[in-house]
Amino acid sequence: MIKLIRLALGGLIVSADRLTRGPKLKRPEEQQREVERQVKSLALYQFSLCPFCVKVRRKMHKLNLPIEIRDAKSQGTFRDELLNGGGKIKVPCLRIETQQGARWMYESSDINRYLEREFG
Ligand SMILES: N[C@@H](CCC(=O)N[C@@H](CS)C(=O)NCC(=O)O)C(=O)O
Repeated sequence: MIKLIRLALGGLIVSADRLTRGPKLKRPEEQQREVERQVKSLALYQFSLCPFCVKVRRKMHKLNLPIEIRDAKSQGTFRDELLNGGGKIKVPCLRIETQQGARWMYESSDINRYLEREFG
């Protein structure tokens, strides 16, 4: 029952998000290409119906960031990567590839702050 309510609420939040997203940030073409190059080092581990993930996806939309989305809900490679790399199954989690290795950022507010700081 609780699972059903969560599913319904998740669906509602996703639909509301789609209806109220607003426009994407428009950058000059060259600048957008550079942003697209930079976001290749990022990946968002998420569940499609998780409200905290919607919050981050909204920020990605607003800032026009085509970050790769990796669904970690069901058993599989992405879930394993999240557990082994980040240390726990909790979403959203932003994987940031750096020259020193991967950094795993949990907490939707921290992720949004990071995206705003880097690309806003
Ligand atoms: N404070 C966290 C909350 C994240 C959270 O609770 N995520 C849930 C999904 S909505 C989760 O990953 N739960 C673990 C699980 O379902 O296995 C944030 O803002 O990112």
